[in-house]
Amino acid sequence: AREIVSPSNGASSTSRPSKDPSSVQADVLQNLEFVVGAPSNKIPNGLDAKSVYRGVAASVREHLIDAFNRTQDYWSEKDPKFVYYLSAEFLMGRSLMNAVQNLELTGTYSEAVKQLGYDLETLRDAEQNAALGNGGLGRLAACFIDSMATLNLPGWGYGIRYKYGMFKQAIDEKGYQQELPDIWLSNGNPWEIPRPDITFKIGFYGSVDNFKWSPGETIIAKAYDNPIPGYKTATVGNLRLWEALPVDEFDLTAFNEGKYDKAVEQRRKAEDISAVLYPNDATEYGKELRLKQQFFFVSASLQDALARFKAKHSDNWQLLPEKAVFQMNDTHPTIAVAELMRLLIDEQNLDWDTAWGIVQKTLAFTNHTVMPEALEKWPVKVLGKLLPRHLEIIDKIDSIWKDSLKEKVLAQVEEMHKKNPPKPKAAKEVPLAKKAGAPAVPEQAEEEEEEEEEDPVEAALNKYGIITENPWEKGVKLVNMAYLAVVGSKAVNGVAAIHSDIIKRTIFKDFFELTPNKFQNKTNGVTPRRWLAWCNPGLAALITETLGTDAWPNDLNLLTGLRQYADDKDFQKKWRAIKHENKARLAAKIKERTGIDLPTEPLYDIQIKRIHEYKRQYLNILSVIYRYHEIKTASPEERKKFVPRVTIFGGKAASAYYMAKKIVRLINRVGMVVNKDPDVKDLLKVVFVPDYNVDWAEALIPAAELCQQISTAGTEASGTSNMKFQMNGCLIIGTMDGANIEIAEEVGKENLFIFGMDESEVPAWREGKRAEWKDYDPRFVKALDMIKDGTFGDEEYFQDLADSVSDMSKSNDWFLVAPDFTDYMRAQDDVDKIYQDQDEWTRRSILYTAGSGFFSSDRTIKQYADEIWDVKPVPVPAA
Ligand code: B1N
Repeated sequence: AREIVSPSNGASSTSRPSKDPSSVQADVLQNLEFVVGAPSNKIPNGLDAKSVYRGVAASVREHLIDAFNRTQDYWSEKDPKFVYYLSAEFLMGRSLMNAVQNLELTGTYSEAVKQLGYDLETLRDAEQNAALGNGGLGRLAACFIDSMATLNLPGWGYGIRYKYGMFKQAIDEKGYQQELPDIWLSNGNPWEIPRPDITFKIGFYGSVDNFKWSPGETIIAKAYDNPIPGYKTATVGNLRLWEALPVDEFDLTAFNEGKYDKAVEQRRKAEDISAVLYPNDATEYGKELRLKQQFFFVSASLQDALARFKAKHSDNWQLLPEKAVFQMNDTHPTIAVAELMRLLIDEQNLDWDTAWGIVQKTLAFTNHTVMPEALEKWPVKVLGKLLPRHLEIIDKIDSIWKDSLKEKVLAQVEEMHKKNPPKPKAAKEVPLAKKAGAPAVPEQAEEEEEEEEEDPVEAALNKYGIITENPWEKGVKLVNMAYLAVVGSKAVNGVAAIHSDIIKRTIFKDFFELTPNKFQNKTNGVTPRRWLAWCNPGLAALITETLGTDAWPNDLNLLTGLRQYADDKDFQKKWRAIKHENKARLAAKIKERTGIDLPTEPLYDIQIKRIHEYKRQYLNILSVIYRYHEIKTASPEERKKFVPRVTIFGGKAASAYYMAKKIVRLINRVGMVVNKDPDVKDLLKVVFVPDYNVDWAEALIPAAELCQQISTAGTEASGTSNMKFQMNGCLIIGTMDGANIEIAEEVGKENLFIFGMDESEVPAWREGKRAEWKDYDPRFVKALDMIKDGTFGDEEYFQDLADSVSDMSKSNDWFLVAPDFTDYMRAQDDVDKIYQDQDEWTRRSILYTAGSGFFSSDRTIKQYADEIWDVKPVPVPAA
C-alpha cells in the first residue's frame, strides 16, 4: 500500500497512486472516509450509491492528476508547439467510466467497488452529466480533446465553466416541453482542479483615449483544470474552464450602511457572466451578455497562453506562431482576432504590422453552419459600448483589409467590364447645383444621384466589409464576425466535404476567390472509445475476438477486417444477438424513465438531435402518423403484414423556438394516442425520451437499427450522430447531406436508404417551382388532416404547424417537407422490405461498422494537426 501523507494532499512527491488492486481498494476506503466524510462504521457496507461514487471518483482522480502533472511538466520542459482549442461549448457527459476505461483500470475498480456491495455500472448513474454544450458542436469539441490526448498532441481546450449547463427537459402530461435548470455542480465535481492562483483580469466598457483603453468595469477569470485522459497512453491533456468572479467579493461600505443588495451587486453582475449556457443551437444573437461571455473566456485564454509563452521566450513574439495556434470553434470565440491584436499592441508594445502578421499565422477558424441566423453579427453599438478598443481595432482591420483589396478588385472590375461592357450612358449634364453660385439642391436629390452613380470598385469592396450595414435595418451597422475570422486566420475549414464546398460557393464566396488556399475541409469524427468501445461492450468484445486484436479503438481502420464476415451466417447471428441485448437494455431504461413498455422484437428506429425545422423531425412524425392510419384501417388479416416498429425521438427545442416546441408536443401527442390504441398493439410504438443528453445517447445508439438523418439537403453541415450510429452497425435513412455523403462512400450508397432532393436541386425548388407546386402526396394530405381533425387533440394549437408545410400563402415550406415526402415514404417502404430479410439487414449492419474507420476523431485531429496546426505528438514517457 502506498504512503498517504494526508487525504486532502493525495499522493506525496515520493509516492504515486498505485494501480495494484489491493492498493486501489485501500485507496477507495481512504477516500470514502477522508474526502467524502463517510462515517467509518458504515464503511465498507451501508453506504448509498452517491457516496460510493464520490469515493471512487476521488480515488480515480488521483490517477488522473498524477498522469496529468507528469504530462504537463513534460510538455513544459520540451516546449513543443501547442494547440489551444477555443470553444464556448464542451459537452463532456459523464467522466467516471471514461476515465477508468481510458486509464485501463476497469477490472481493478470493478473489484474495489464490489467489496462495497456495488458494481461500477450502478455507480456510473450517480454521476451528473456535464452538459456544457447544446449539441453536435459542443460534443465535437469533447471528442476532439479526447483524440488530442490519445494522439499525444500537446494541446488544451479552453472554455467556460458554466454554473448551469444545458437546461433539463421535462415533458408534462399535456405533451409540452418544460425547461428546468441544470444544477450539475450540486454534488461537487471531482473531475476538476480549482486553480485559485491562476486568475486574470478582464475589462469591459469604459473609454479609449489615444489608443489607450480604460475599462469601466473589471472582473476576474479563475481557472479550473479538467484532466483529459488519452487511451493507451500516459498522456493526460487539459480542458481549462474559466469562472467569472468579482474583483471585490463584497462592498463593505455599502454593507455597513445597511445596503445589503448593493453590497453584493458587483458580485452578482460578475458571476452572471459564467452563470448559464445559452441554450440556442444555431439561432438568436445580439444579446450583450453573450458577447460578454465570449470576450471573457477568449481574453482569459489568450492572456494565459501569452503569459506561458512569455515565461519561456520573453519578448520574442515573432516566435509565437511556432509555439502556439488557436483554433476558433465557430464564430463564438472570434473576438480573439481583435483581442490578440490588442494584447500584442497595447500590452506587449508591438507595432500594428508586426502584430497583424503574427495574428494571421496563429489563428484558425472552423465554420459549422450556413444557417444565416447563426452567423453572428454584432451591432456596432453593442460591441463598441462593451469593447470600445476592440471596435477601434476591428475598424482598422476592416479598412486596411479593404485597401489591400483595391488593386485586385479594380482588376476584377475591369475584367468584368471587358467581358460585359457597361451600357454607355448619355453624357450627363453637370447639374446646375454643382455650378458655382447655384443654389444648393435638396439633400434627397443628391443622395439618389449618388446611389445611381455608385462606384463599382466601392461596391465590390463593400462585399468584403467586416463592418457592414444591416440589410434589414437602415443605418444600423453590424460587425460580421465570420468575416473578421476569415481575414484574421491562416486557415478556414468546414466540417464535411459538401459543407466545405458550400461555404466556398456561398457565404465565403468572395473570400474564397481572393484567398483560395486558406480554405480547407476537415470532415468531423467522433471518439470510438466513448461511442463504440465503452458504450457497446458486447459489440466491442465481438470485434476484438473476431479481429484477434484489441488495437482497433486507436486504429479504427482495422474495422475493415470485419467486411469478410458480412455474409458469415454464424457471425451474423452473434452480431444480431448483441443488438438484441442492447435493445433490451434500452427498453428497460425507457420503462424506468417513462413508464412505457416496449417490445424488443420490432425494428428500433431512432431520431435524436436538437429539434429544428431543417432537421425535419416533422417529416418523420408525419410518416409515423400515416403508418398509424394504415394500421388502424387495416383488417386483422392485413395487419399481419406490417413490419413492427418502435420509433424513438429525443431532443431539446430552444426555449424561444416556437415551431420546434410545437413539433415536440406533436410527437408526444402522437405517442400518447398510438401507444394506448388496442388496434395497434406492438405494430407501432412512438416514444419521446425526455431530457435527451450524452447519457441517453450512450444507451440509444448501440440499440438502434435504423437512424434518421433526414435534413434538407444543404442544411446540416455534417452531423455526428450519423457517425456514432454507423460505428454501432445502425442503418441510415437519410438525404445526401452533410457527412451522410461520405458515409455512403465508405459503406456503399446502395446500403443506405437515401431519398429526397439533393443539394443542387434545392435552390431551384425554393426560388421557382415552389410557387406553383401542388403535387401533394395523398398520404401527406391524410397525415395533415389527422393533425387538423383533432386525432391527437388540440387541433387549433397545431394549425400553424400544419400550415407551415401546406399553405403557401402562410409559409413557404422552406425545408421541403412536402416535396420530399413521397420519396421518403418510398425509402421507408424499402426499410420495411429489407428488415424482413434479417440476413441482408445484418450484412449491411456489419458493413456499416466495418466502414466507419474514417469517422474516428483521431483521423480528423491528425488532419488538423498536420494540415492546419503543425503540431507534433509529444508522447509522455511511462512512469
Ligand atoms: O455542428 C456540428 C455539425 O455536425 C452539425 O451539422 C452542425 O449543425 C453543428 C450556434 C451552433 N453548427 N452550428 C452550431 C451551436 C451553438 C450555437 O450557439 C451554432 N452547431 C452546429 C459539429 O460540426
